[in-house]
Amino acid sequence: MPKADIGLIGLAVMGQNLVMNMNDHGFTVAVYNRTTSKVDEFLAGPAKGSKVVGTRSIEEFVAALKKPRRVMLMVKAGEVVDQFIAQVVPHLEKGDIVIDGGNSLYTDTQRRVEELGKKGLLFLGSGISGGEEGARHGPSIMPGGAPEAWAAVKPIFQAISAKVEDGTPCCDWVGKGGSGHYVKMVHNGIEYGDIQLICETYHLMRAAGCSNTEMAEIFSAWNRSELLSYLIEITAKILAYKDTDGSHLVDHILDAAGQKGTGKWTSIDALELGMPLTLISEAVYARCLSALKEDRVTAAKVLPGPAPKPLKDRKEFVESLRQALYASKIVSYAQGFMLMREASRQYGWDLNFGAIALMWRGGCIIRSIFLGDIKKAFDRKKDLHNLLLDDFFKKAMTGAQSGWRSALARSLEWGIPAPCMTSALAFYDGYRSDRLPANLLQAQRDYFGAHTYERLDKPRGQFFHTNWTGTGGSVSSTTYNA
Ligand code: 2AM
Repeated sequence: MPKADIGLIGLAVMGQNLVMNMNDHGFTVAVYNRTTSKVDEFLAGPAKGSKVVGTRSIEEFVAALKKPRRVMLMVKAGEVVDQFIAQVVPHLEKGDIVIDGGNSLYTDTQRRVEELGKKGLLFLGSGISGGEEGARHGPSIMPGGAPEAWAAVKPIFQAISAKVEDGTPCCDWVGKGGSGHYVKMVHNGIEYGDIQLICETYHLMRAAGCSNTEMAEIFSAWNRSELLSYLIEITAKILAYKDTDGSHLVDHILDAAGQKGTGKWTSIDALELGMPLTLISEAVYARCLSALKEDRVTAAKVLPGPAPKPLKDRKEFVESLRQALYASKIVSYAQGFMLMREASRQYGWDLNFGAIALMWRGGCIIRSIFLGDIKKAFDRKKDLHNLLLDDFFKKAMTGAQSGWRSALARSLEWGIPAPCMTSALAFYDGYRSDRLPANLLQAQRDYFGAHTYERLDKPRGQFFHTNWTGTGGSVSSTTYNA
């Protein structure tokens, strides 16, 4: 008699931890791994004494599963996922479920949902965040795909996920198609933004003359404010951390950032959808610029700029930085939700934004009380058009605005780059402008390319062309294209 509630393929660290988490919650898990010795090592190691069922072939693995079979893949994203799908599918029956819990590109997930759907199989692409710790003790889980599969997976996923204070799981149904992996991708993009914002804050504090110890204390204090979050918490700990020789380890770390691509994917999709995801994109570029270490070392010797002036009274400056960080973070999340709103519309997903905020509230890298405030905003108004228009965030922006502007004035004056904070402010000022200079832009396009323009005094959708030079004629480019 098959006895496993779920099967998991891929016993790398995330896979192993998820299995143990499921086991702790009373589920029987069958496991398989390409290198089968890892199954034996797992059973003799972390899974010793558990109910985990080790299997050494795909046939044995599938045979161990109760129906409808639930097969979860925790393998390398890309072709490997397709290879395992091809291996298990011949052994599955209509109504069985395949879940990809890896970091897959959402378009791949979209395709897999369709392909398996044609065979009567239910495919889910589920974002999972929280690293190894999260996987073991409660990650944030973002499942999407074939809606018919959700009821069969929900009890397991909600049991093992992180919980917020009132016990609500940080796992809910995201939507159809590739939406689960999409939302995870945006989560990672937002993570890029949050990290870069903290780094810019650190850079400016350091330029103002703060020591690592002082900065550690400041971030600790901020972690008791509306900025309370996992990333602020670990920043305080990192800044306080001493190397074996008693010096601060952070000062010895090479300033060249790595990246795995999910931030870039988010920016690429924002460009595709025509959404101004400026902050996350700047965060991706900031990593790229940091990686040009040798160029920067050369340029630092030859390119002039102003010098920072250490401040005697840093208290006010530090408070302005806190406001700059908070306001920029609000803009970043507003942009992230704008992107998801547009993706939901264009890809037909019907995303539940309040549920997404709740899924990110705990368990994942961007977890914070701030996400609780976002959840409340969507509770107040389910179809909230933009976070910046919610009363709570409107008030927060009003309160933080002067500090934000003065902190950035210093950044410009001192020549300390703060690309994310600066782009956030430019976005904010652009978003609240009822008139931008695009009238001139449209005039230029019409001048050189007869691209036409609309008029303020005429209904939208009526297009005009002017013969600006008197020699170009009155034929517009749309006429040429027709
Ligand atoms: P392995 O232990 O046999 O290497 C994360 O790397 C997980 O993906 C591991 O379980 C790993 O299996 C699996 N994996 C990576 N590349 C693979 C491949 N080409 N074929 C099968 N499994 C692979």
